[in-house]
Amino acid sequence: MKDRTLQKILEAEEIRQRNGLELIPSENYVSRDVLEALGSVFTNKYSEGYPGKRYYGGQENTDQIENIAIDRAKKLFGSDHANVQPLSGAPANLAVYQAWLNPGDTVLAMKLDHGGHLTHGAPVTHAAKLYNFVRYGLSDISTGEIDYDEMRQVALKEKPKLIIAGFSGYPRSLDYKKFVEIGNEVGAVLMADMAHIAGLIAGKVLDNPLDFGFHIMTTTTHKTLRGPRGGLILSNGNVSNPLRAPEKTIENLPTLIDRQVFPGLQGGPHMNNILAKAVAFGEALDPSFKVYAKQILKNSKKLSEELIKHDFKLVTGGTDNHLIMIDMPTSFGIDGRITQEAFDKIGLTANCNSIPDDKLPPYRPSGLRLGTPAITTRGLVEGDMVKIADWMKRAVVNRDNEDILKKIKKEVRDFSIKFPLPSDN
Ligand code: DSN
Repeated sequence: MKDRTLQKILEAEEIRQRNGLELIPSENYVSRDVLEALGSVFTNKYSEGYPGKRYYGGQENTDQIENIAIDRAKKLFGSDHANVQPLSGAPANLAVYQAWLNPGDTVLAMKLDHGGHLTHGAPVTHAAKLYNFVRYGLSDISTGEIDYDEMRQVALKEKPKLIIAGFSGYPRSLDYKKFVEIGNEVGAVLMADMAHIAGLIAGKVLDNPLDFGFHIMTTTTHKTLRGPRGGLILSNGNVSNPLRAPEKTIENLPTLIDRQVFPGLQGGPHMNNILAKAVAFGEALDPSFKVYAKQILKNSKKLSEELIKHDFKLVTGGTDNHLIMIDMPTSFGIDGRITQEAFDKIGLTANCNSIPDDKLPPYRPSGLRLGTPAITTRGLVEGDMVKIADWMKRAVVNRDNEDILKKIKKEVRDFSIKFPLPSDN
C-alpha cells in the first residue's frame, strides 16, 4: 500500500491478530483465497438485479460467480433458494421482515438478555418501530432450558406472523421441532437466524433448522462459516422471476425475499464479496470443513471444563456449541468489561456481554463471551485449552499487576506465533 500511514496500521493489526488469540465467538480467520477474492477487480463492478436480470451491461462474469455462490449455498444448507446479496446479517433479517410482514405485525423472538440478537427487535432498532416484537426466554437459567410452554402460550395469545429461532449469546441447542409445532399451530412463518452456528450446521455437527420445517434461514457468512463479512438468506419454496411481484404466500417466500433484498433494501450487490462467499462456500463443502466444525465443538467443551476447574461460573453450566458465557460477578466479583480489558492486556481477545436477567447495563455487563471458531482455525486442539483457561485465571487474579500481565502476554505471544494464520498459506 502506498499510503504509509495506513500501511503501518494494517501491519499493526496483522501483528495483533498473529501475536494473540481471537476468542470472540463471532470472529474467524479467512483463507488467502477469500482475502484475494475480497481484494479483486469485482469490487469495480455494479450489478443491480439478479443473474440474467441485471440493469447494467458487462455482467457475463458477475452472473457466473453469483450463480456459483447460490448453487453452493443451496447445496451446503439443503434449501430451495439462496440469496447471496445481503450486505450483512442485519439487512438479511430486515429483508425477511419486509418480505413477510406488514407494519404493526407481531414477531415472536428470544429475549435479548437471554441470548437474542439486536436485530430481533431491540427497542433501539428501526425494526422495533415497524413491528410488534413479543418474547420467549429461558425457564431455567442454570441449564439454559427454553420455556417452550410459555412460548406456546405467548404465540397463542399474540398470533405472531413470524417466529424467530436464533441468538448471539446462547450456548445451548434449540429444540427446532418444538418451534415448528408452535409455529404451525398458530400459522406463523418460521425463521432461523443461524448467524453464529451456520458453520456448525454446514459441517453437520449441529442440526439444520430447515430439516425440521423452518421456512427461512438467515446467517452471516463470516463467523463459523469462515467467509467474508456478509449475509445470506436460505429459503424453501417456489423461485420465480424477481422482476414480478408474486402473491404473498409461504410458497413464494424465495421471490418475496429476493425483491426485498433488491430493490427493497439494497442497491448494487458487492460482487467482490459475492466472489469471496462463493470461495468460502466451496471451502465449507470440502470434507475437511466437517473436521474443523467437529474440532470447534471439542475445543469449546474442553475450554468450558477447564474454566470450571478454575472457578469460572458458566451461564447455563456449560456449552453445546462454539460459545461460552461466563458470569463474572458470581465468579470473581468483577464485571465483564474489566475482564475483557484484562484479557486485552495479555493478548486474548473476548467480549463482554449481557447475561440472562443481567443487573448491570449493556456497556458494562456481567458476562464475558468466548468462542472457539477462530482458535480452531489457527490449529489449536483440546490440550491448548488447558493453557488458555490458566492464562485467563491468572489475568483475572492479577488484573492490577502490570508486571505479571506483561509476563503472561509474552507467554501468549510465544505460544500464538507458532500457529500461522490461514492467509499465510
Ligand atoms: N456482532 C455479532 C456478534 O458478535 O454476535 C452479532 O451481530
